[in-house]
Amino acid sequence: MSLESIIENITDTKPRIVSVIGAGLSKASGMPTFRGEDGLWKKYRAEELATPYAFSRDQKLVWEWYRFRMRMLLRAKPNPAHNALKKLEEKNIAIGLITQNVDGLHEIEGIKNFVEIHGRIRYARCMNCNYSERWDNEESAQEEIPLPYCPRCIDSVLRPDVVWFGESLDSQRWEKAINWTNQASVLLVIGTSGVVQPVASLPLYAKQNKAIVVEFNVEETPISSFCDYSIYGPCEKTLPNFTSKLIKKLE
Ligand code: BV8
Repeated sequence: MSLESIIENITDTKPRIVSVIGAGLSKASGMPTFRGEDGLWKKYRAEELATPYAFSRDQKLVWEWYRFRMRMLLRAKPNPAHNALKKLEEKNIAIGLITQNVDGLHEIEGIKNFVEIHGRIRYARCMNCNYSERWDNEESAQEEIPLPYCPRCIDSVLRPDVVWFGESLDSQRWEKAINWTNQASVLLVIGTSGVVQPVASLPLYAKQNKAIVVEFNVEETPISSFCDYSIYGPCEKTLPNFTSKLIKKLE
């Protein structure tokens, strides 16, 4: 189906768009995805390191991985896909962005209505008290430096302020994601492999609410089977093309 016909079909009324994004949206910014060929770090997969067990067993190794990612992130900039999402928000067509990405590039691009459902890598927090601090700077991201300790609890090592596998999502963030999904007339699912729960169930919830689900990916995913439309190609190209045509149609 042509892009024009997809846009024709989703704009019979003014769409209320919600986007669910994953690591594929930040790929063009230079950030590796989790499950693609670049998802490996040394001999580890993300699922082996992004867990409370891995942190309890080897805090140094886990921090080494996060610092490796931060050094890349400090060189990364938002890409045209982030800008396309910002335009939808500016035109009041998008009501919310649900991001699985922890990189904060959407906020740097100027997007306001978002929920970081898996947390935010740029902050570290204490597991004893509610202390947290930003650490997205060259000094804190160096490869070989001592572990960061809480300045209040002294003997408590800070951890990245992200949701690890096996950890529950923050209930307020999850509730916001569910509310937006229930309000959406169109759900865009962009750059995600659709394997990590419970976020991977949001497109199903949207479908159950009679929303139109449009997937942007470079390949089929487990979500593709119940999407109304799948737009294949790099989202840093396909999404700006889609949003500019959509905005023009609605003007
Ligand atoms: C939970 C933060 C309740 C950390 C992340 C057994 C025991 C315990 C739990 C489970 C279990 N079995 C299942 C679970 C649930 C588990 C889960 O889903 N596991 C999966 C692996 C099966 N989920 C959880 O644990 C969640 N919590 O369920 O709580 C609970 C509590 C206790 C016990 C049980 C249940 C918490 C999950 C959060 C994990 N944290 N990140 C960090 O970043 O360091 S998840 C991590 O994966 C990232 O956030 C990432 O965003 C997310 C999803 O991955 P994607 O974004 O989709 O990235 P991926 O690489 O997979 O795919 C990229 C896609 O982009 C691909 O499709 C590719 O084709 C495409 N692409 C590439 N380039 C482009 C592109 N598309 C377009 N354009 C391009 N240019």
